[in-house]
Amino acid sequence: MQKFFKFVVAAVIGLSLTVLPAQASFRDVAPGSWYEGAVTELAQAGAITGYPDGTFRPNQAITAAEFVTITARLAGLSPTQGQTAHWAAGHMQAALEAGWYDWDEIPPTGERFGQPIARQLAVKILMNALLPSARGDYNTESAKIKDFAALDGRYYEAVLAAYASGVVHGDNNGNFLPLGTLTRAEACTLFRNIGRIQTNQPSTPAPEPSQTVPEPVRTRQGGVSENGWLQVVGTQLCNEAGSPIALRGMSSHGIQWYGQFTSSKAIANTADYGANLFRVAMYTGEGGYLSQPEAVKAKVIAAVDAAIENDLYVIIDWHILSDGNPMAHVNEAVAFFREMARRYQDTPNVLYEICNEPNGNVSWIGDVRPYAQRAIAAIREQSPKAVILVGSPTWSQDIHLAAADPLEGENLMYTLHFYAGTHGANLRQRVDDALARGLPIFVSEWGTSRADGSGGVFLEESKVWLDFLDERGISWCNWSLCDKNETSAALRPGVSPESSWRQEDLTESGRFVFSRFTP
Ligand code: IDC
Repeated sequence: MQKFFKFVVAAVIGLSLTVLPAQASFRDVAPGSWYEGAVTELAQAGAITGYPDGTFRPNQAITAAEFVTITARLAGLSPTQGQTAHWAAGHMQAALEAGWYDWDEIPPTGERFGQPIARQLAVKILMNALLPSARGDYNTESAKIKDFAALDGRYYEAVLAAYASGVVHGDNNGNFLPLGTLTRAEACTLFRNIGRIQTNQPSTPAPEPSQTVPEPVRTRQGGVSENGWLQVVGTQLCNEAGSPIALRGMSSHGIQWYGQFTSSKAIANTADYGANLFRVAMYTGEGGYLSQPEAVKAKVIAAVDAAIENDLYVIIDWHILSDGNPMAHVNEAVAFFREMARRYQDTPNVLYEICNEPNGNVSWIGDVRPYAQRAIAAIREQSPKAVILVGSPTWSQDIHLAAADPLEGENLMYTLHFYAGTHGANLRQRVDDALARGLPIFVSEWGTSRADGSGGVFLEESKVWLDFLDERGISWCNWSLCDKNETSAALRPGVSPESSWRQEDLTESGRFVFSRFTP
């Protein structure tokens, strides 16, 4: 019997790997999304079919009937005579008779067939059906599961075996969430994991991940589907329910140069390490938006859409740099933000950063503040509540000037930018002073390097900064997600945006930063 299972799974999943099409066939499974590969493999194997309208609905909770049916197809278990007319009744009956689960867990009378299946039960079914001989050592495996106490005793064996064999990994916080639901996309990754274990057997266990940087986690947490619209309460960024939230993630480099690292796969890779924020740095000068508006705007939209697909919050950054005074191109900025805010008015993912770093001969009162009033008005016509981030003179370090004379309006935050090799305690003091005056602060750009993007890396100094931000619940975005040969870049030269990134693909800076996405 055991051999038979192995044969079927190896054949079904193994073969499917070799005939993978370039794209998934469901219109809501975006090419490059973190689950595309798994969904495509399962579809090719004939184990999933999706909905009649051509969708797969990856974010929907998988039901008991769906989960058992897919497992049965993979195991080659034929339906028997069901007890009801439900579409899945035959497979449910066969699975029950095979002992994959007990009567009380999913009664054959069908009342729970259409309900979301709990994760602990799903894992039990999966392991019983497809990897029945796997075992996990109680002490070793239970220590990996932070919320082990929440697990019902009858699921210990299956869950420990699933952890030991690498079928299941915890979420970013090390939790298994035994009573939580599984999305359809997550379920596909479980099926794929187990299929790979089947096809690879006998295999040597994967090397232990390093202590400092987690390998990517596939269970996303802290994203938009969980937190909804953001709001600013006092100085604190909060989610829709009013709970404090700190967003953490990566900024792109200039998209006119390194746009390939804003693809859905690149963003998915970043999210897999725990980020819930992405920043699209649209340079205005330096060959950016002002010199080729349509082409650059199209890149922005593609990048924002890729972040949305991956459930991330995303900042649209009007990246002024050599054009130090935002007033120089205020009309272009107003038109751009009006268009973006109209496009994304119903999308809780998007934040607007209206001027990256004012610099040079520019003042808060005379330039940045009046500029901000115009840009904010344009956004607010379309999007009444999206969070708007406002810079300040001296490369967004003069938050004390903003604190002395803040703007009117809701859901506004003020950016503070720092580079750990250049800026230290003085600037941190400015943050505390500004907070004390009621100014909400958002670190939309910081680097582990010197302010020129090179030198270092300054990891000790960076750690002091991030601990400081964590203590204050301040959100941050790191510069930058690219493979440029400079120390602030997170990726080693030559790393492909379309590959799945492992620790060795990250630079020293990238390894440090990626390890800090989740607290
Ligand atoms: C730097 C890039 C570098 C590029 C330079 C000029 O790292 O490769 O040649 O811009 O375009 C900022 C800016 C950000 C800078 C970064 C590091 O927002 O554009 O990127 N930095 O110098 N402010 C402070 C530092």
